[in-house]
Amino acid sequence: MGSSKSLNALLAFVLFTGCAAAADVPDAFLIQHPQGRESISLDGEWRVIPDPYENGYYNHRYEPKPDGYFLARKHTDPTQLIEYDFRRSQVLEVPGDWNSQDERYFFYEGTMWYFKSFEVEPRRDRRYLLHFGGINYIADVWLNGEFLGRHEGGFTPFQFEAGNALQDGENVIVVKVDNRRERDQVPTVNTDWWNYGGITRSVRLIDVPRNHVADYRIGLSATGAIEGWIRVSGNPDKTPVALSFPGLSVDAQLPVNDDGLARFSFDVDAQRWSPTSPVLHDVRVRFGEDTIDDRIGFRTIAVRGEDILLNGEPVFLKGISLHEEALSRPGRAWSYDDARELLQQALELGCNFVRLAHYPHNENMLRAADEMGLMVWSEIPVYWTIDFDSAAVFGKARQQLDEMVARDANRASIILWSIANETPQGSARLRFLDDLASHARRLDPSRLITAALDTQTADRFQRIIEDPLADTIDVIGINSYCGWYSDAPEDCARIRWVSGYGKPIIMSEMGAGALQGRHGDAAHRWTEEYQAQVYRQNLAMIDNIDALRGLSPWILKDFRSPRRPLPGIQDFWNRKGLLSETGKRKKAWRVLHDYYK
Ligand code: GCB
Repeated sequence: MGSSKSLNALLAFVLFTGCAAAADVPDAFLIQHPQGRESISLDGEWRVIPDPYENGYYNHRYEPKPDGYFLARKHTDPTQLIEYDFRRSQVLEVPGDWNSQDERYFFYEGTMWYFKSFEVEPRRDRRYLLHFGGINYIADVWLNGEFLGRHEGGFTPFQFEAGNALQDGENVIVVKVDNRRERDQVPTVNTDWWNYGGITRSVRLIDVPRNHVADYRIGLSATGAIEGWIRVSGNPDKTPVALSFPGLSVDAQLPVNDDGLARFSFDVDAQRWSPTSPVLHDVRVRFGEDTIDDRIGFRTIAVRGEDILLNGEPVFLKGISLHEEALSRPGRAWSYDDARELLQQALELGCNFVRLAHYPHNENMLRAADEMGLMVWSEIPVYWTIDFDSAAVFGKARQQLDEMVARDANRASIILWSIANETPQGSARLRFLDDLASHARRLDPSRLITAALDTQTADRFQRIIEDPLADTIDVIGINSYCGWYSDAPEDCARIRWVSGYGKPIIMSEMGAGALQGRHGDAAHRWTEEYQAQVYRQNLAMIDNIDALRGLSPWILKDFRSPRRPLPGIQDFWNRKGLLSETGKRKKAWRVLHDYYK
C-alpha cells in the first residue's frame, strides 16, 4: 500500500492515523536496537588532541596531507619527526562533551581528534559495525588508518562497516570531530543552546552474524492490529524470520521476500500503552543465528477535529520542554540514569508529556519515556533561520529526520515528530517544510506531525494564529512569551487566541527567566516571584484557547546558552528553568505542578 495513497484515504475520513505496515520501508542504513546486540563497548577513556587549525589534516598549503593524525603513527625511532603522539595526549571520557570536561574547552569550537585502541579477534563468519550514537557535528572516522566515512549531524546515530580494516589483535580508531558552526548546517550558526562538541553518545563495535536482523518496525495499526515489517541482511537460503510476542501467545514464521523484507499483521488483543499504564510487551525476532529481544508498547495516536486521541480517547498533554543536559553533573546527558533522573522530574511535576527540544535526544531518553509513561514530542534542529533556499540544507534536515525515525519509530512514547521551531515565514521555507512533512509521513504514517510556530498577528489583547505551515501539520505548536519578551504579565490573562485551522494546539513554549534563590517584587525581572507570576497569568491565558490540547512550557531546568551573558544572573545559563541547573525548584515549579494536579 503506497503511503501517500493510504494517507489521503484516511484523511478523507477526517480521522488521521496510520499504521506501521503502510510506511515506506527505508533502506537498512542503521541497525535497529544497537544496545541489544553483541558488541564491544568503546566507551571510556579516549585520547584527544585539540586542533583549531586542522593541522592534523591539512598541510601548510591547506591541502589534505596523506600522513595526517588519522594514521596515529607510533614513535619508534628517535630520528623521526612526528609532532603529535596520541598515546601521550590528554584523556577525555566518551560519551561526553569536551566543553564540560576541561575548562579550556568551555567555549571551544573546532576540530578535536579522538583516538582509542582496542583488542578484538574478528571471526570470519561475523560482520562488524562501528556504531556511534552521536557526534557533534561532523565526524570523519578511520580504522587502522583506513577511512571509513564521514557523518554530518550532531544528534543522530550512524554506523560504518568495519570490513577488512578490522585486524586481529590491536586496532586503532581515530575520529576527527568538528563542531564549527556553519551557515549551511542544521542547525545553523544561531541557536539558544550550547554547542557541545565531541563524541557525546556511546560507541560500539557491534558484531552480528553474516545473516542477521537489520531493522524492524513493530506497531499498532489504526484498527488495532500489530503490524509492521522486519528487514534481514544476507539471506541466501530464503530462511523465514521468526517473530514472537511471548506474553501474547504469538509465535510466527514469516516468509522473507527477495528484498529481505517480511511483513506481518496479527489481530491480537494487546494491552495498550498509555501514561497511566505504560505496558511494554516482550518481542523476540529470530533469524538464523541472530536473536534480538526488545520491549515495545502498542498504542494509537490520532487527531479528530481539535482533539488528540490516544488509543481512541481524547488526551490533554501536560508537558514540559527539556534540553539534553544532565541534572547531576554539567554537560550533555547521555546515560540511562541521566534519562531517568530528568524524566523523573517531569513526572514529579505532574507531566504525562515531554517536548525533547530542539534535536533528537539520546536513545535512552526514549526508552526511559516508554517505561515511565511519558508521551514525547521529538524534534529535528530545523531551528530559527536555517538556509531554506538550499537543496543541500534540505538534504541535511531530511537525513536527520530519516535517522531519528529509523532509530526511534518503535518507541510508543513518541506521538509527535516535530519538523521545525520558530522558522520565519516565506515561500522557500514553506516548500522546505511541506516537503519535510510529506517525507515524515511517508516514513511513518503512524504518528502526528507538528512544528512550533512563533508567528501570530498581535493586537493588544488578541493573537491570531496565521501561518500557512499550520495547514500542513497535524498539531499546531505555538511558542509565546507573554510577560517576558512581550506584554506585561498582568495583561496575559486578557489575551484571546484565534485559530481558523480547526486543529489541536499545543502551547509548545511559554516562560520567563528567574535566578533560583533570588526573591523580590513580582514586578522585578529575574526573581522567582516574577517567573511565578508569568506562569499564573499564562496559565489563565491558555485556559481561554478553545483548541488547546496541551502545553510544554519552557523549560524544566536552566540550561547553558552562549547568548545569555548577564553577570551574576545568567552567567551563560538560560534561566527559564523551573529548576536551577542543579535541580533546585523555583516558585513557578509549584504553580505549574498545582495546575497539572
Ligand atoms: C524560544 C526558543 C528557545 C529559546 C527560548 C528563549 O522561543 O524556541 O530555543 O531558548 O525561546 O529562552 O528565548
